[in-house]
Amino acid sequence: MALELYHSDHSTCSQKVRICLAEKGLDWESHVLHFASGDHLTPEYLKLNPNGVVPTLVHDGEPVIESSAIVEYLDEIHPEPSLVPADPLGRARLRAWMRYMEEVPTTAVRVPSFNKVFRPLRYENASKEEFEARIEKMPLRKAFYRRMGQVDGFGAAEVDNALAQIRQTAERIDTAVRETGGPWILGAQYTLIDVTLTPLLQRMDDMGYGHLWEDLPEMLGWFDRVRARPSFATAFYANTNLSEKYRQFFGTETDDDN
Ligand SMILES: N[C@@H](CCC(=O)N[C@@H](CS)C(=O)NCC(=O)O)C(=O)O
Repeated sequence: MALELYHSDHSTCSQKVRICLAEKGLDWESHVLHFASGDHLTPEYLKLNPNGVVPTLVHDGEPVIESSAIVEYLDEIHPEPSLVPADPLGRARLRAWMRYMEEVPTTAVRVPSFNKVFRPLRYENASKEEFEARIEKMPLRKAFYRRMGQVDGFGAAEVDNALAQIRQTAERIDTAVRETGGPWILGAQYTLIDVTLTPLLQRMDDMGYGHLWEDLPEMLGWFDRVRARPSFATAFYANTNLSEKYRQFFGTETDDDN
């Protein structure tokens, strides 16, 4: 089967899919998109993904969008090793976790990421007109960018709310691992929720927010275990962490946007 992935090195949603592909041991062709050049907003890419975001999987010429839909699709077309529980109750619990992961930590992580790196990197030196023109081209999240603003970034209330959401996520992982007996969130089986939460917590850790869960032993153990899996090293190749790629925002060297 021919699998192609349109993605970005440092995008958490792309990292979710790359971990899943690695867990499945699948080969795929890479198309890296550069946000700064607007590769994700070209007419050609919008035909594949009308939302103008990464990732997009193309399987034998058919595009599949939305990282959660992509990882579920990969599990269906390549069921071994299975990343989904075999029983209906386990699957219902997985789906509930996946909805939570999309609604809470996935959206929360964007707030500090844009404040610390993406706003200054992409928009600080743009004119007001360029900023507005870029927003106008975006099929999704116009309101998100306007709320962020070109100059100020998200305010303290929004940042505090995002950090509280990450803390809640870490507490839920901690509780889940304790109650199921672990070592994974749903118990003995490593599943798509372990896959998809990993890049979100990794992003927060990389940005210096690991203190949010430093008192949660089961969370810490889970995080060590997911990062020890070979799929993590495969998905997080060089320069996939913001602190490596955009060192200028972490008090060290500089690099280009991607
Ligand atoms: N719900 C989508 C969200 C995808 C998404 O937001 N991707 C981000 C990178 S993680 C993106 O492409 N952003 C483009 C931009 O900020 O202009 C999914 O899970 O695939």
